[in-house]
Amino acid sequence: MSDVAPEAARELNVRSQDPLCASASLSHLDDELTPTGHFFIRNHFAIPRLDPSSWALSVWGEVERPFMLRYEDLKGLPSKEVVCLLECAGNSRSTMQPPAEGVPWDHGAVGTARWRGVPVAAVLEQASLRPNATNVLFEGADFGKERTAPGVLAPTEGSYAMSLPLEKALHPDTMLAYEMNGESLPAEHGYPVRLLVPGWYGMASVKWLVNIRVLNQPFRGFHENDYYVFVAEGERDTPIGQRVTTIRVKSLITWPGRGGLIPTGTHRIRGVAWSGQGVISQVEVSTDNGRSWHQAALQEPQSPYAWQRWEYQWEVRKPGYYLIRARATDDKSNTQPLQAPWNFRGYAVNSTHTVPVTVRPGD
Ligand SMILES: Nc1nc2c(c(=O)[nH]1)N[C@H]1C(S)=C(S)[C@@H](COP(=O)(O)O)O[C@H]1N2
Ligand SMILES: [Mo]
Repeated sequence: MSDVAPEAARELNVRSQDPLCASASLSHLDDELTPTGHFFIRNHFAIPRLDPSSWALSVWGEVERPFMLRYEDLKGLPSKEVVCLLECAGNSRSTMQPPAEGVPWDHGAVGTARWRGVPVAAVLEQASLRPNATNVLFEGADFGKERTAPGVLAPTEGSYAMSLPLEKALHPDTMLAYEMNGESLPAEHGYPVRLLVPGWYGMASVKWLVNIRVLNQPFRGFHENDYYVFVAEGERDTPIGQRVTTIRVKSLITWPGRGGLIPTGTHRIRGVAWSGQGVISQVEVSTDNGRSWHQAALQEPQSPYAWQRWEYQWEVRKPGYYLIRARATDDKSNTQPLQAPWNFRGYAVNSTHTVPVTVRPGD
């Protein structure tokens, strides 16, 4: 096992080398689909190198017919494609004040890809759930000692595992994905097979999947109950904190970039917007410190789980310093706050994205 940056990481900004965590530049998030080489990577441990010829997924627990699913068998099952965004729960963490604990992500720990796979429901149907099944645990092949605080390693090794309530596991779009953007998953994105949980933050989409265990009670695990939980100021996260699950409404400005220098004239301010709770109904842009907001033109969603591109024609006549802000609202009336609520680990930051630019006299 090695954690050397793979090919695809070359056009990413590496935030951590071991384990590899790397994010995209905002200017690379301008497309409907994020090319795999610009798709962020978030690993907790070293990348396991799995061989699909010996790989098998154990499906067991509260089922009538436990079985091992081989790679070729999985690929022989009816599959479907879903265009789906993944956002790391820690995305935009570096904008939180005071700074929160964790990988200091900028805004680039998000991407939208086309995934092909087999619904988890189809595989669980083969195994036949027992009536007492309530939760499903998904376990990756990667393991190690987790950092529980800066510089502090957990005393024992563990694998990366996350559970879903049965209803979410059986959702027809929750799938065992083996292709990303038309090709086999790259090693760093979970080769040969990963879970894809549309609408939830990335931590639920377990990579390098080797175990599916059906449970008759909620799972209690480190990543699920101690790590990916909201902890407010003064609160304790034990025994069990509130889990991070559904992606909050958010938009990012992909052009102009931070500190951009642009001439007076007309410019296409643009970006992407998404929500795990519905589709985006509007994006508003402000260029005057939030005094006035203007409707951006919004692209139709490619899928219920993808981001939507937006743009706003900005006519700027006066040279000077400007802050550009973008604010998205979804069809369930969730809107981005100016400042997302602070939490200890800096999760689910969806504060209104603000980009400073300088406008110089045009030619
Ligand atoms: N097995 C395993 N699965 C995992 C992780 C991991 O470290 N190990 N990281 C999770 C987190 S926190 C995120 S945000 C997504 C990132 O997926 P990506 O690296 O393909 O972008 O994978 C999730 N699945
Ligand atoms: Mo993440």
